[in-house]
Amino acid sequence: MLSRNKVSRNCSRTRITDAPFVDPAADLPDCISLDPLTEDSLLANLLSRFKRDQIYTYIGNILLSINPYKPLAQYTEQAIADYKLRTVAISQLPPHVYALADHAWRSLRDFYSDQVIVITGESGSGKTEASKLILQYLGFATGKSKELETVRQQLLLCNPVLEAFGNAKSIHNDNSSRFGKYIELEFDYKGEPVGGLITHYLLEKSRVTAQHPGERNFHIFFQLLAGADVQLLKSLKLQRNTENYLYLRNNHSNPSVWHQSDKDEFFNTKKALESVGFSAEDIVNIFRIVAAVLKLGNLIFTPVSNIDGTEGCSINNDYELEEVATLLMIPADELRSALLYRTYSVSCSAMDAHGMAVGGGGGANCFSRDSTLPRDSTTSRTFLGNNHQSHSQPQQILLQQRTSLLSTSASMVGRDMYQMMDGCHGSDVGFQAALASRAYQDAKDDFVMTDLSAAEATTGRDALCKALYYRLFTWIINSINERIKVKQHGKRRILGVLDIYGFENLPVNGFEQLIINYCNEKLQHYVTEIVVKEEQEIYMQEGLEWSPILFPDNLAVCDLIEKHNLGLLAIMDEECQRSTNGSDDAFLSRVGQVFQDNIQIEVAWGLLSKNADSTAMNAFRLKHYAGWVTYSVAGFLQKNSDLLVRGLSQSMYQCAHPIVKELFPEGNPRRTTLRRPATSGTQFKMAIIALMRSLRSKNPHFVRCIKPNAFKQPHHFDVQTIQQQIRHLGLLETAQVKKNGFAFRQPYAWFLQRYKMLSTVTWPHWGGVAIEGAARLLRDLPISATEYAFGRRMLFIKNDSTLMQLEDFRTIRLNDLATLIQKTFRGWA
Ligand code: AD9
Ligand code: MG
Repeated sequence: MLSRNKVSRNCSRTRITDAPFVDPAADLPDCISLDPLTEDSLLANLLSRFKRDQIYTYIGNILLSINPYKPLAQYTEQAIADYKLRTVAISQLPPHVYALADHAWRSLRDFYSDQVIVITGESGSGKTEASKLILQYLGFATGKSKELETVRQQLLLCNPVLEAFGNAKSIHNDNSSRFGKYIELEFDYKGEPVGGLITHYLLEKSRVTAQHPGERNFHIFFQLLAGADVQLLKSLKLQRNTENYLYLRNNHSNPSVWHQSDKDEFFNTKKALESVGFSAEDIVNIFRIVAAVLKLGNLIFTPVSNIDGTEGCSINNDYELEEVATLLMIPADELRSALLYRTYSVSCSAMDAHGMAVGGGGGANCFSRDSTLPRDSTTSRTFLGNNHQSHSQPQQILLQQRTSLLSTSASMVGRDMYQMMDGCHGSDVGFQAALASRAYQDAKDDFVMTDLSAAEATTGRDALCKALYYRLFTWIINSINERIKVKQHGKRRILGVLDIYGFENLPVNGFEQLIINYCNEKLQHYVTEIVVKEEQEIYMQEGLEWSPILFPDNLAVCDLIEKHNLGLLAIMDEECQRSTNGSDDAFLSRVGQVFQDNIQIEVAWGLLSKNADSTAMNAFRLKHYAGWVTYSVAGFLQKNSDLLVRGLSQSMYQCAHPIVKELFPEGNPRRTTLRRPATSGTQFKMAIIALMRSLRSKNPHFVRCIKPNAFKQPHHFDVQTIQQQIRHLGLLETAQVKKNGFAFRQPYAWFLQRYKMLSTVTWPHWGGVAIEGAARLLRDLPISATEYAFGRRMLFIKNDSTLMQLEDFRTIRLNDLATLIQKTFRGWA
């Protein structure tokens, strides 16, 4: 029983806040055994276990995991062996993530069907740690041949690499995953791992150039500066001190709070890169890009007034640019020109013949479609050049060739200009799409060049850094995939492990949080559909006695975000496509109009943010399954469009750096495709829909992670924090369904076929109706009749332990039969 008074007290070393326990309930490994089963008894059970460092608890076949925020002694090789060898019944071993991994793997091997482990929970609840433990278990628990050892090593070691490049310190988690990760391990018919595939979902690349207060850039930047030896640092033209780099100097936070040693981590990352199979040359080339991003971020653009009154800019610290050019292996003039000027192909007018709209916009309109630039930019000077001429002397070209082409460019509206810009989207899907999509005119075409203002050049520089970093990340994952892909032929089965970024609600939330939270909504929907809704529907369809358990459905919010034509993502796309007037505020207005009667979304103009700066922001509030979140719309359209101007991608394509050249194929001036790539939001939606399809095609296992407090502290069980998560995840309802429901169901024929050897009545063949055969078979086994139920088409088994018992009986019987056959053959011989 829980008392309702609010006090705080210590129980052994565990600090309990926000709801005291008069009498913590019994310490049960499976919550469905609780009687009564209530929110209070569930909480009390979790607490008594947490105090003993028993962070894992079952709800039927679902595993709850509470982040202990301290190293535990339960992840040893001996523990793995205990769960693998099972010298005692699994039910006698404490709940563990190894047990869940083992169950998934055995299901794959024994039933030869694809499995997936879905790990959910809010940011910092322990998903990534759980995914690593699962991979560790699967690595150790399976065969030990030399080939397998290589596959295993590569699968295990890709994780430190992914974390170095894809994780960062956030306010919720010092090692927060800033991308979604779905690893598919492939197994042969014996259940041995033969390879794998990593799919990643939208890296939060905006972090490369700016971070929220109290947060850090991606780990690799800090690791490189702290861990590289003097020689490497020198060759990368870097200095040890992070304060020297603008992108690492988050004025609102103290980067030294990171508790792990960046220096040691660098050593681990480098070793992991080597072990996964990257050559020494690859590794240096990777670090050259990381260094180039840091140094590009330091470029300072100073405004310059041109003689005709327009604004241009120059680079203040040209030595940095020279060094970046050396790192990327490109002539410094080429890079400078790409950063300071913009080029447009004049032959765009030819596109009119292909049906592109042409209207009376001015030059300024042309620029407003460039999402990498501030919308209020006024056109600076325009001049004519030719691709055969070097870009290295733009000023000279300007003076010689500034012509009436101003009017040519002014006759084109933004949509046409869009066709001339080179855009490439952030996600891997977009990257592929962009390869086949962006418009480039023939190398012989003429072009127009214009000066960029200092603000425009800075925005372009940031866009380049984000693209460089994101594409490097994608390249690394693709390279790892190439190394871990299955090399042998034959039938295979998949065990997927999904570790996505957790739900976030920051003081100021933006486009990235909407994407992250949308993904969490979809997962929440998937889990509740399977665990609560479909389960109950099947009981009713099968004619079992069942009192329905209600559960809040979040389908409406999923729809609100993703609905075709009318969802938030579609409205955002519509605004991005508008040649003029497409702006974050116009997007917000449209949201207000479309959803004016929807109680799950509110539009707020000039809302004051809660953080210290108290900046005014235009925002919308969305009611998620985990509560209301306010999203500031500033930057939404730019992040959704995610375009990179042609000059920059072209200059990257011209780099002699072997990786960079590969990263910007659309910079090839001979590419001629005209298709426009999908926006970031739409690509993400398509990727998530494909993910959901993939999850639905597999047998699911769930880990629900819980964060014990908001302070990342061990021994601190904050009841309110945990209670909220229990409610958001619907754990009480899940437990009620599991308590009254069944852990396993299969058609009678399937059941009979699998276990017929356990009874002389059904072995070797049952000639009658399947349901009767199953009933006779069960009667012959030492299994209580309360453990199963007969539906119209299926047999239902109450507890997982009963199923495991059946499997054990089967294994023993098959071994006996094999021995008997051997003896018979020997007798004949
Ligand atoms: V996010 O959505 O990526 O921001 P996660 O992945 O849910 O988040 P993560 O696994 O990174 O959280 O856990 C956060 C931190 O908690 C880890 O860095 C560990 O310091 C700590 N943690 C989590 N699980 C365990 C555990 N089983 N044992 C010990 C743990 N420490
Ligand atoms: Mg994580």
